[in-house]
Amino acid sequence: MTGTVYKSTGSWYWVKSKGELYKCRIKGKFRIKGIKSTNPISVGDIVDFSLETNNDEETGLITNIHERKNFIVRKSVNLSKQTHVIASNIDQVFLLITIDNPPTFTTFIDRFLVTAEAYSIKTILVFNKIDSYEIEQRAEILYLKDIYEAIGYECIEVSATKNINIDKIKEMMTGKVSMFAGHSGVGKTTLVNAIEPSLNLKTKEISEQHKQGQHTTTFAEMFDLSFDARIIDTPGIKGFGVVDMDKDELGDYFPEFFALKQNCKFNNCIHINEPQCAVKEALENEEIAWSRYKSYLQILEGEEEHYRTDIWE
Ligand SMILES: Nc1nc2c(ncn2[C@@H]2O[C@H](COP(=O)(O)OP(=O)(O)O)[C@@H](O)[C@H]2O)c(=O)[nH]1
Ligand SMILES: [Mg+2]
Ligand SMILES: [Zn+2]
Repeated sequence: MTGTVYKSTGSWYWVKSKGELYKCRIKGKFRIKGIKSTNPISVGDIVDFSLETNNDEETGLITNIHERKNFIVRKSVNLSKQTHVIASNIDQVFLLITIDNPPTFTTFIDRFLVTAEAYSIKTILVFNKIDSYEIEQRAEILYLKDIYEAIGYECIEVSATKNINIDKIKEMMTGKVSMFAGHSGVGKTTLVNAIEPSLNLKTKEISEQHKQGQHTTTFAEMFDLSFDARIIDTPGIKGFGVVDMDKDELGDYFPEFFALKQNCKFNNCIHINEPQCAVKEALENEEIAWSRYKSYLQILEGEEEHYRTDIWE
């Protein structure tokens, strides 16, 4: 049988196949080439399994994992060299952005986008709380939309509390596996509950109470929605993961830089002081946004730590 992993609590995996959930375990030691992770299988994985009967209980035995389209990791809590796969096979992430309460800065957006590009995960920019903005903040949204749409990122304005464009978000989610990200307070929980009131995702209050207890581990979980859409919730998991990249690789994750790279004189151009740099020329001609270039420099010049983004919530 073949199914999708919806939840994992360490030794057991809940796998959904044709609408049924099966409690499965792994056979022996499972290794995936290229990944040193503490968990061999994650939420979102597509697996093959066979059924067995143990003490009257019918459980599954996972025998194979299908190749992942993408996956996100975080550093393992205990073993610094090892990573923990949070989720895999994610179709899209909705990055929630608010201009105020809280402010979301372009450096944050760009760091997020770089990481998502590195993980091959499509990002949609969602400007939330549009019901609450004055003219200046609306102008800021239009300005940002211009920048990001020109690069190729889809943008949408919504209000989770006033139910504006929620139907459009649902349309975009149909048939796909989605995640929601953004600063604390931008309205992720509110939006997800507006999309699917019956889901009743754990609110921040509950997960924070959780944290006050002993060292508790939270796990990602996949949920089926009522309109042929699935979401992966990662309560209490912070940290997009570890992206280690070389200096001349960073520009490849800025799509508008990458598109121009072939026109730079040097093929290993990092677009700073090199002569005949197509990116710098485009910047002077205002074809590339200064805010994007500023973010690029910041990430490039940052310490190694800065390559690690902590942005999922
Ligand atoms: N005015 C307005 N407030 C919102 C909107 N969406 C969320 N909020 C408020 O923003 C606060 C934080 O929302 P929450 O969903 O907890 O954010 P999260 O931390 O991203 O999950 C709450 O007080 C919400 O009522 C919106 O579209 N408009
Ligand atoms: Mg929340
Ligand atoms: Zn260049």
